[in-house]
Amino acid sequence: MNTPVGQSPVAAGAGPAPEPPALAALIFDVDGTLADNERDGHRVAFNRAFAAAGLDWEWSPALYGELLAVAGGKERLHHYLQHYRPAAEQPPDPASFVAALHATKTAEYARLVQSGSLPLRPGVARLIREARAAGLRLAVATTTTEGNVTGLLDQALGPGASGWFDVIAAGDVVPAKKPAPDIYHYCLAALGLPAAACLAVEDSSQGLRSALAAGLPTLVTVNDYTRGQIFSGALLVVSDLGEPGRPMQVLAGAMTGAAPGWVDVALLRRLHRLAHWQR
Ligand code: XBP
Ligand code: MG
Repeated sequence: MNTPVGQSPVAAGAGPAPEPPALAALIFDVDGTLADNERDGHRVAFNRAFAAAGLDWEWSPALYGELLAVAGGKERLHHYLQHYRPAAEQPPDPASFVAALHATKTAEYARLVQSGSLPLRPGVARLIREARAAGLRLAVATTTTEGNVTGLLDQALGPGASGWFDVIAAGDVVPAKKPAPDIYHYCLAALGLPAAACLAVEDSSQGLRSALAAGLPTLVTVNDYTRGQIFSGALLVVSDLGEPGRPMQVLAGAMTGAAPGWVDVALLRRLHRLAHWQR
């Protein structure tokens, strides 16, 4: 039975369907979703940290794309040490070595954010402002370090904008990083909302699996590092959030017929209702 997007199956004669909970909150991933910041942001910061430490390590865009399979900068450094560096280069205390390197990297990343060289992706600022105006709560669920999030939001949306987000669930506040659902469970608990009242926005298969495992309907906006990944279970997969006059491309998912040119609150509400009936 093909129910048009946002229509109740009742209208299509499928029998009574419980009313879906109203959409109450949007939960945004950060890296790759709010900003396309992995290749020219985090990767550059890692390389500057290696140089500052006197290491001849250089993560090319291609190598970094492989390393992104490991969520978390510290975890990614441990993985690189173990799988890409010879035994002779292994530090006596890997945890301290990685912690120090990652602290330098985070400082370098903050400088990149403050330089304004990592803008928000198309449609992100517009959707965040629309969602606020519509009374939706905003939250973040990310693997990255919390300071990276507040810095990006305050730089891109204006001083204090990170305060628009009721919850910023980031990095090491949970034991297991994406694709584990921990960070989304933590975010939902802090919001005091059920997954059914929320919608997640992600960029990667790893992030989608984390959100779905926490029961969240999820929209995916791809980027160059994630375009070829598998997004089974996503409500919709789009090129970006689009802007009036700069339409997004719908790459997969629930839209049939004429898709709007950009993701707005009305579309998210329709997708959220559809997700409820598809459960
Ligand atoms: C993506 C990540 C992060 C960043 C690096 O996070 O995996 O680890 O690549 O940031 P998101 P840190 O969940 O927002 O996509 O070095 O601070 O971990
Ligand atoms: Mg991401």
